[in-house]
Order: sequence, then structure tokens, then C-alpha cells
Amino acid sequence: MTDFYVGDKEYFPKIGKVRYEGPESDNPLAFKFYDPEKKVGKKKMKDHLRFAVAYWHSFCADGTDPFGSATHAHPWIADAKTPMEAARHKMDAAFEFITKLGAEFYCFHDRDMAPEGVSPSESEKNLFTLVERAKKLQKATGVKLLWGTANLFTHPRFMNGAATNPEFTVLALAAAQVKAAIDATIILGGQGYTFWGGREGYMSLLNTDLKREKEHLARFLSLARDYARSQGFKGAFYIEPKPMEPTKHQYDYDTETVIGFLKANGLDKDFRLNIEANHAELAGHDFAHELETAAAAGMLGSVDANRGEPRNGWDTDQFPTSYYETAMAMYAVLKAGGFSTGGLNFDAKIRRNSVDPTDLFAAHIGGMDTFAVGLEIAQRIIADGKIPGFVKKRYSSFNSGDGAKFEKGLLSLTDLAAIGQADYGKSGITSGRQEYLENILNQYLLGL
Ligand code: XLS
Ligand code: NI
Ligand code: NI
Repeated sequence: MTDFYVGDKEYFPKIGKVRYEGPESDNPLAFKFYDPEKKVGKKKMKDHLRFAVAYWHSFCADGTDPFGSATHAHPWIADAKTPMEAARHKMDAAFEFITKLGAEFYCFHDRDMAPEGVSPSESEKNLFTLVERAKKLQKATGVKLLWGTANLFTHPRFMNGAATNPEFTVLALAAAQVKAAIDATIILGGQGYTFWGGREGYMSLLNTDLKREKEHLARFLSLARDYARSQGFKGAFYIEPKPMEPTKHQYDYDTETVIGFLKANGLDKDFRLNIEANHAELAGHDFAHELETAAAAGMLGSVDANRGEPRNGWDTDQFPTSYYETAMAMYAVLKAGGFSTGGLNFDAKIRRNSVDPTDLFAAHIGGMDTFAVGLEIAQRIIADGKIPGFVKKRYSSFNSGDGAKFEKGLLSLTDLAAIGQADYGKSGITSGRQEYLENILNQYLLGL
């Protein structure tokens, strides 16, 4: 990887390569805990965490919110004469940023990278022109594509959904966009392709045929899968659950809902889950709950690493700062065997009033450090063995005898009832020792 910018101009001139300086450092532009080459268990930190920068939040978002206009004056847009020129500058800035930060991956939507044209064919031309540039920049910097996706929610044509739109022509146009985004992902060597159900849901049941929309969604996803496989795509497909926003009810509500949907439609072999912390919270779940639920089905794919604001009911997409949350998350990831095609994508944005050029760096550095700590704690939980050992012991009555027979499906309900009656009074009042386990975790968190 080069330490230098690779485009025509340097966009973050005052900032060099971000390096690990250790917990005592007071350099705001250095890692305190993320030491990429450090071995944690059997792998290096960077290979456990597989950090990705989200193109949309970091290089497209401009601080706009429903109450105010843009506050982030991006230098890569300022001097551009055409949308394509702005897109080229933005890409140069993106690769400079990702390289200086030392993240290995990025994720993008088609429309983050290239502006929409006046016709679908011009949009595709714009996309593939910029994809060629991205391919060159990937080669020059060593930065890789974690996953690609299509933006099927910003343009007004998608106001009633894309794959679940009541109008066939809109659905077909969405297919054109997905087909091109899959091609782009393949050209860029993407390890995954994500479907976040942008407006796949409804605002009112009074105008919605829910059954038909869900059938359309399943067929659309199957067609996308078949097309990508026919083009040689070997990566993973992800569904990213979210319960609401922008629609009142999103069909991909939460992990359990998505698993059921994928299984019911024969998609569970190719699709896995991309779990976002903030979406978990909106669904009323802990981040770790969603990860464990996906892992339990063997379908944990990737992570959108961010956090919500627990007292707000929307997707605030903030950078992660809680060691407790990242420790629980990485414990779930390590128990599941770690990431294969997936990684930790910072689907997070700096605040509207974060207007200093260093803020974008500080945000990512903090997020990476927070996950590095989470990883170390998770490894400590596993290596120390107290917590997993407790859990193992808690279920030990199923390891032999009648408990093992039950697990193997060798007992009927009548058999079980007879055992239950004979053993009456022998057990059941056993402590779950939650507080003891919580205290152990807190001890690890302080590194004791
Ligand atoms: C929005 C989603 C989105 C996806 C990518 O809430 O998190 O950013 O990750 O389409
Ligand atoms: Ni996301
Ligand atoms: Ni989100």
C-alpha cells in the first residue's frame, strides 16, 4: 500500500498515514488500540476485523438533515465542472482517505460512485467508466471491495419500493440497476453483494397487497442470485435487516424474519445476513442478539458497524464507541468462527456539525479502536474460559443419559413426561449466575 495520494490532487494534505501509537498516545490521529499486525488468538487484528469504509456516508453525505442544508463543504466537489468530474475527484479523495486510514476494504452503492444519467444506458456508462477508475485505484493502493450494492431508494421512481413496487416497469428498471451493480461488483472483485431493503415495505396496508409484494421480492432476489452466479460471482449475498425507516414496516424486519423468508424461498444457501448495530436497536434487539441469531442459523455474513442513540427512534448511524457492545459483538463473531467474506463496514456518518477536516479520520480511528478493544476482550473471554465454561456446564444434563436421548430425538413426549414425574424435586433451582458473569466481563474490560 502506498502512503501517498494516488489521484491528481491531495485532498487531506495535512494528514499522513494513521499509525498505531498505543494507549498512552495523545495524538488524535493515531490508533490507541488497533495494531493491525498484532496477533489476537491465531489471526492478526486486521484479519479478524476486516474494516471497510462506507463510500456513501464518508464521501457523499454532506451533513444535510430534514431541517437544514449541507454543512460539509467537500473539497472534492468544490472545483468540479460536471457531475462526472465531481465523481472522479470524490473517488480520488476516497482512495486517499482509505489508504491513509489503513482500512483494507470499502463498500459502495452504484449511485455513490457514479451519477445517474438521463437514461438507464447513460447511467450504466457513467458507472462502468468510474468502475474502471476504481479498479485502477484498487490496484495502486491495495484497497479491496468488501461488497457492492444498488441504490434503489433515492430516486422518486422508487417511492413505492423497487422489487416490491406495485408497478411492473419500476421493478424491471430496478432489475437493470441491480444487474449493472452486480457486474460492477464482479469487475471490482467484490467479496459480497448486499441487498438492504431500501423501500421494500409499506406505509399503509390499505394500499398494499403484502402477499404479492413479498412473492415479488423473493422472485427478484432469486433472479439476481441466478444472474450473478451465471456471471461467475462466487461471493456471498447479504440481506441487511431493518425494521422500519424509510417505510413504516420493512419486510426484512430483523434477522429471524429474514432467515424465515430466505428459507421459505430456497435462498438460504446463497444468502447470509449483514447485521447493522443501529438496525438491531430499532428492532428492539441487542446488536449481539442479531449476530447470535444469524450465527445460530449458520448465516452470519457481515456487519454494518455503527451505533444508534438509544433514546431516538431512528437510524442515527453514529460511529461505535462502546467497548461493552463491541466486546459482545466480537464474542459472537469469534464463536461463529470469524468472518470469511464479511467484515466490519462503518455504515456511520460524522455529525452535521462535525466540520473539521480531521473529523472523518477521528470518527474512523475511534471506531476501529473500539472494535480492536472489543476483539481483545472477546478473545480474553474465550481464552480464559470461565464464561464459555459456565455455559457449557449449564447444559451438561443434555450430554449423556436421557438428556442426550432427547437431543437425538429418541424420546417421545410420553417418555419425557414419565422421566419428569420420576425426577420430580431433584433439580431446577440452579442459579444462572448472571451477576457473577457480568462482573467477570467488567474485569476483562478494565484489562485486569
Ligand atoms: C440504511 C442502510 C444502508 C445499507 C446499504 O439504513 O444501513 O446504508 O447499509 O444500502
Ligand atoms: Ni447499513
Ligand atoms: Ni442503516
